[in-house]
Amino acid sequence: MNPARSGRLPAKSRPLLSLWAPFLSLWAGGVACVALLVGCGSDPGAAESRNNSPARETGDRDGMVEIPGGTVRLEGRTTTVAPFLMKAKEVTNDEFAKFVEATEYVTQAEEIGNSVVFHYGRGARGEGNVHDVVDGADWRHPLGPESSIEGKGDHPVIHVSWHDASAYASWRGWRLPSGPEWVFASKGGLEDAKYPWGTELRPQRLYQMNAWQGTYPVEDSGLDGYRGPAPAGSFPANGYGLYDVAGNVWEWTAEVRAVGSGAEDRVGAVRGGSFLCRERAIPGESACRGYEIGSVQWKPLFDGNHNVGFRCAMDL
Ligand SMILES: [Ca+2]
Repeated sequence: MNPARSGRLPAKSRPLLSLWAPFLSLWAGGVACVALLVGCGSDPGAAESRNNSPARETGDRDGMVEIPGGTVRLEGRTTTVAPFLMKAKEVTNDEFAKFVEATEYVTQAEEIGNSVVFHYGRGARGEGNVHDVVDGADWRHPLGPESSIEGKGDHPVIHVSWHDASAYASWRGWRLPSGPEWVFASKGGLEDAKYPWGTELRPQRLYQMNAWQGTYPVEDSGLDGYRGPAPAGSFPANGYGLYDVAGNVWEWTAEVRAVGSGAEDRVGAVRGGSFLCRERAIPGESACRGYEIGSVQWKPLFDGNHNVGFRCAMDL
């Protein structure tokens, strides 16, 4: 796994971020965007460490739960997962703030000067892209420079890149979970479940995750209680005590894949879906089903946006 990285983004990647932003609506729609990303630059090799605090050799167990280990079927392969520890909830704004305070870490979105934001209401008004690059959007300003995270300390941190997530994990003496670990843990001990809680999307009509209700992208009715991110742990935990492994925010994992011949052409896997995933498909349109067990999307490593966060893991 990549150690702590700074928020440095190769200059040539900046226009590309803007160029592929319009395609993010496809991504939110559940369409694999990896083909669109070939050539998008991420340059972990060029990044420098800004983290002046050395990573801890062994992390603490704060907020971790024990995952027993076993086998998981993932992308056509059966993998054995050893017992490990996983954070019960996503890393929150308050937790990330402690990291930034201790290390003066600058996220990639802050260094770039912008990030991708979902525009509520644009879809209803027919104003084009509902996902767009917004100057001044970052983890402290999730909707742009006029917004803040005041009162949202228990919300998952967002607008963090794979490198930002990895840097936080390293600082805590933790790591990002592998793909098999994440998927195995998300099942919560259920063998053939479609969701972390079972086979029914909404058992006894109770909402089990923070997703989108209503016509996407026109109106999110927020019937589950939230439009946008919810505080981490707002919905019931799965059988292993993990919250929000479906919905709320996509989560970075340690999985990295080359999508081109250059050292910069790498994407990372996010799992679990987000508050923008629709519970029901619109006729003629695919629904985002990122909250289903085993779903995955791939994103450039430098790109954190408004519906992507992370949680951490640790060896037992
Ligand atoms: Ca919701």
